[in-house]
Amino acid sequence: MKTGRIIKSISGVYRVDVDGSYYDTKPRGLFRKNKFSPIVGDVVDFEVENITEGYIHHVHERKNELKRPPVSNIDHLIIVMSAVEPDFSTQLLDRFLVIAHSYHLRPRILVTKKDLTTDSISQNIKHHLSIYEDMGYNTQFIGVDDDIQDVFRAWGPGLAVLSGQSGVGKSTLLNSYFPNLDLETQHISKSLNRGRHTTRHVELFERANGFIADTPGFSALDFDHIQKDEVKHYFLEINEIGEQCKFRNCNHLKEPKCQVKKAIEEGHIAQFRYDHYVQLYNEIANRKERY
Ligand SMILES: Nc1nc2c(ncn2[C@@H]2O[C@H](COP(=O)(O)OP(=O)(O)OP(=O)(O)O)[C@@H](O)[C@H]2O)c(=O)[nH]1
Ligand SMILES: [Mg+2]
Ligand SMILES: [Zn+2]
Repeated sequence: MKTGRIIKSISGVYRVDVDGSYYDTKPRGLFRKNKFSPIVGDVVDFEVENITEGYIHHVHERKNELKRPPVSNIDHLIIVMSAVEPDFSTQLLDRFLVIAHSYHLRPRILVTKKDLTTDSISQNIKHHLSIYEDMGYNTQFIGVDDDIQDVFRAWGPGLAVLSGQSGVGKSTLLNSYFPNLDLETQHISKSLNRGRHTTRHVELFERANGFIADTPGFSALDFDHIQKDEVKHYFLEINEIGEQCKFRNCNHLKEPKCQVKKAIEEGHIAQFRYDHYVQLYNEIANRKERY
């Protein structure tokens, strides 16, 4: 029996890495019966017939798990946004952050395509990133000229997962880190590729002291697993100041003596963050429950 980490899964075949050697494996029938599927990132025990034929017997307990795309045991979730093409959006960023926190992941923020920005766009992004830094997030703002080794090194060891909208440059980052990788990236012609997702599956690549995962970009975010009363906890500064509200269950909407409202008036919480919170709260409050 060997133990390794699943780095890729295609049509029911799981590729497992054991210290740089790869084995193609399948789960034993037992998993199918229990409706449990291994996912990329899982640490598994498997039996080897030969390198193209192995059987997964056991999946080690997951430290955490992202549902879309399915990846487990994440050490660093890197939320990738581009400065332009597609344009940087704090609304979208806040939504990604909510999803990350809902899975108990502590995300980092990485903004790409700095080389394509004008001074005013660049200033605007830096201004917003400093607000996120104040909330406690690590942020990076990079372009093609930056030293990619430094960018990756900042994350520390372990499994780093790149996640974000289609076209922000996730695969491009990997291609510049691994000169021989040659992952498919979006072509220049934007009109032809609108809404197209270039990367189609999750795959882990070995990097210095860990792994990095490329993932398919997504266009729609799924909040189905989040209840309206939870949302306030996933806006870190609102959560922190909200502990001082008069009512313990204050949702910071129309309740009296709300400290969050006060903090906005005094400039300690950014208005845009609160607006995004209320927007998401209302969306979830108004959604039709599916059974
Ligand atoms: N100028 C510039 N172009 C970039 C940068 N990063 C990415 N690009 C370009 O942006 C386009 C999209 O990059 P991809 O790496 O395919 O984006 P992706 O996030 O992997 O997209 P999906 O796989 O669809 O999720 C490509 O044409 C890249 O060359 C950057 O920092 N500067
Ligand atoms: Mg890609
Ligand atoms: Zn309140």
